[in-house]
Amino acid sequence: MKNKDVANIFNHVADILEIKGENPFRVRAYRKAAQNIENLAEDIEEIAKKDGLYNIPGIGKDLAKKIQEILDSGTFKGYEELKEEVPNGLVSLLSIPGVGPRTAKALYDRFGAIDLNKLEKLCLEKKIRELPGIKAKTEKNILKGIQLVKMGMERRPLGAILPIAQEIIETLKKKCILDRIDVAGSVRRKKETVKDIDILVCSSHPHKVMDVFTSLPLVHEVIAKGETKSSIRTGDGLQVDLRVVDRSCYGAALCYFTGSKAHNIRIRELAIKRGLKVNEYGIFKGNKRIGGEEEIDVFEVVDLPYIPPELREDRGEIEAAMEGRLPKLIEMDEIRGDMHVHSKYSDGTATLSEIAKKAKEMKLEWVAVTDHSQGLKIARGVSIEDLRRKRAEIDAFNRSSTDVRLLCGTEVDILSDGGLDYPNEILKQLDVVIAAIHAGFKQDEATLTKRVISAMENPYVHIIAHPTGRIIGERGGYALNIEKVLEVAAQTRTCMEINAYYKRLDLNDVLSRTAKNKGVFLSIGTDAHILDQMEFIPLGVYVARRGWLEKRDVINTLSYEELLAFLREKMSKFKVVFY
Ligand code: DGT
Ligand code: CA
Repeated sequence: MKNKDVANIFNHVADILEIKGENPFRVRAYRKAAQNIENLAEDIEEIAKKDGLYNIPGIGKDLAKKIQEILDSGTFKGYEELKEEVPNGLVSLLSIPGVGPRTAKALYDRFGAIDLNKLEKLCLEKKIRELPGIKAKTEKNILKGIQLVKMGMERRPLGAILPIAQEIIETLKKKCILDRIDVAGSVRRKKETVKDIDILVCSSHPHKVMDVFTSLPLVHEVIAKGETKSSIRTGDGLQVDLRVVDRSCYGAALCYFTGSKAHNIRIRELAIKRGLKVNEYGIFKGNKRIGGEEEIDVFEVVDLPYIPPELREDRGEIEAAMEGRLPKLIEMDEIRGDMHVHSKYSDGTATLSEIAKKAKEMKLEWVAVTDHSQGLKIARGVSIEDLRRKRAEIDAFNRSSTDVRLLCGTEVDILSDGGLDYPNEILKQLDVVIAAIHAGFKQDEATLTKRVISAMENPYVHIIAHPTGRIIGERGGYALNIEKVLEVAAQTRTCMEINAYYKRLDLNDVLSRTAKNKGVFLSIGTDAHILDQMEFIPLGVYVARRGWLEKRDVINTLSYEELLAFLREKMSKFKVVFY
């Protein structure tokens, strides 16, 4: 699909026009078009073939022509001309949170074509604050933004990398004779961001494997090609390492290259205490190899049960394994529903029946349709009148559906004073209420914490959405006393969301574990705005597994009836306290 490529070009055009200070309506038209194209479930090339580009919202004759030009040639003439006018490094500055087009232009006028590193240096030298309209605080914010961007460039979200890893593995399986193939490293441990992809292979035809690997369509550069290890780089700079390992030590190598390094070191120490040596070549007593064909061999020689990759971070898993108290981690097939999906009622693109159909394909039993609340105009928040219509439509759907059930819910805005964007009489008519902060991020810690706490103290609020507000590679969380929030969550029996959208994963693994330890239940929701995004649900499960969560900690493992009973319980339990 070229949807993303077309959207990227349109966004880039909007960036350049903005720096040039062009008509804001033109800028917005490109941005909106980019967004609509990115959200399309259908392949834009297919749409173009059917002459259907005009049917895409926001695409008129002029943009349709440009899309066709991009599909034919990879770019369009006007774009190439624009690129000549504004240096590329300058446009890239716009990806820094805190740097808008006006700042970018001011920087350009004063310092010429600077890039990220030069800007960082200028900030550190306190030169940026000399520009008109820029204060010391803005300079600090830009510096923080640069760090976030750098982090985002070095590490990418797992959700963006997993499909690439899977595609490589599928192609190698198809084209080579393989005994074994596994992804290793942080991808196997399902860490939220990864630096590169590590793949391990066992094959009787290693040369062929290396040939196929280094000539995969996604290869942009072959960094190294050897007998046992090759490395390539993709077009957007992602490195993939492939190692061919002997059958006799495949398990030991898989264990070693899965890591983490800290976990490996602990295992190695345990082995040394037993007079053994464990490394990527096997398990050794003196010079004699005594095992390592299977991964479990490594754990067995140090008297441990198998530790799932997601736990291998030296965060207490070795001790837990020794004492026989490893958690029985939640599994994807225990998940019965998605707790956070947007429909056409607000800013989602799918109808209720399309959502239910997708859920059925994914073997889910229920979906909570949680659209934005009335005040959130940019996300087409649902008016009270429309919410009543939605309730009726969902009730009718559930009466006729023999399999998938829908929950009528909302993602209600927590207002800046801690109040909610619907009155309680409305909230109590809903099956599930997720409360979220969408504005006022810049408030201080005490105010923000109080806002979330007052939402949790409402007996009709079941879940807090994306509790910390961080976006991977784009912004850190808002100032929030999360410990305090989790304590009140436990007291008020409010669940914390694990938002499974690939750039959020919020709560993260560590905080999910803290929540569990404080007695808080977790709720996994994809926050899907288009149907395909419902497929992010495993990412939420990975966070849960890395957070040591078991089936009983996550309310998505409840059946529809059990879930409704669970959700009603907070209301009945806390009414007495709050009224
Ligand atoms: P990242 O940064 O997302 O790529 O994270 P990893 O864990 O995939 O790290 P990477 O790719 O540098 O190395 C893959 C695995 O290889 C790592 O998890 C553990 C193992 N490893 C790498 N270097 C060492 C080392 O010096 N000692 C030990 N014991 N293991 C290592
Ligand atoms: Ca790695």
